[in-house]
Amino acid sequence: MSLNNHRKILLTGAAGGLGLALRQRLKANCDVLRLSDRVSFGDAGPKEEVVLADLADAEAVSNMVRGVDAIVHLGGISVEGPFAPILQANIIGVYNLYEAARLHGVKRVVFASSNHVNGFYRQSETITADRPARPDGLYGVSKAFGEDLSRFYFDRYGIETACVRIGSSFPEPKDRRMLATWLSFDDLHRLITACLSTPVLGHTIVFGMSDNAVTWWDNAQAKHVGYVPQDSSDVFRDAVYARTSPPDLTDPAVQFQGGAFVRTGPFT
Ligand code: NAI
Ligand code: 15L
Repeated sequence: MSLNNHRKILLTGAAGGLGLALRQRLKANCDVLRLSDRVSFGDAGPKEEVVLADLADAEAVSNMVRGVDAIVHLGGISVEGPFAPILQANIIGVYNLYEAARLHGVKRVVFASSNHVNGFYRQSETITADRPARPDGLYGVSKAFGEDLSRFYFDRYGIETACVRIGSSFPEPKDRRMLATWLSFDDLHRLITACLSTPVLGHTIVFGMSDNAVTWWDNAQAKHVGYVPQDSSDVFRDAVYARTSPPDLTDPAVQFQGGAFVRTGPFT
């Protein structure tokens, strides 16, 4: 499914791993795709515009957002690390984005949240999105902030947002944990398409995962989004088991959903 029901979509984080994966795919969802990042990534192609902006710069973000009718927000710090860059990109940056969306009348946002919002739930649990956040680091805390901020902008201003708690979106699952958390690039695009095109989105948290047999996440509360995954990590299971050691069940990275993030840092 790839519906074109938008005139102009803004894709932030366009120079990153997922931005590169979505660049061609998202052109099917709109007449013009505006691409943005803080680093240069080449010229605009057909049906594209390029607007560089640092998310921490409110004026640049306002210019980046002006004239679009939906936003797919992938930009920001994507791993655990020192607080200062996370503060600038993921906390001040997401505030700048929503203020710009409010000022310029943008009605719908897809926000790349992360499984690290719930990283301190155990791998032996299946959770729904309404369970309290249990971030596994400052990065996860910043994504929880983005989820709460977007809920405020929905309640106060009616800007609809899908917070997609992406699991692990890479070409293939890299380890045993990712057999549970994997989201193929095509399923990521299907999920974003569903979020952009469902008639009534509201404020929704949805786990970004493919149809993996082993999972820790239940998307029953997001059926109104209409996301139907078509890929599965199961086809990689034998190969991943063959090249990796059995898990050490005393290791926190094996006990908790966030994996190694639960023991990353501290950073100064
Ligand atoms: P990435 O690190 O490859 O790309 C992030 C992009 O954001 C980079 O191109 C970077 O230049 C840009 N960026 C960073 N700080 C910025 C700033 N201050 N202003 C403007 N741009 C800035 O990350 P990836 O893997 O492409 O992830 C995209 C989004 O999805 C991120 O928000 C990440 O947190 C989220 N996510 C990704 C997962 C995955 O498995 N790839 C899993 C969970 C969440
Ligand atoms: C994330 O949030 C990161 O952006 C990504 O690089 C992976 O580490 C992913 O989580 C994961 O948990 O596998």
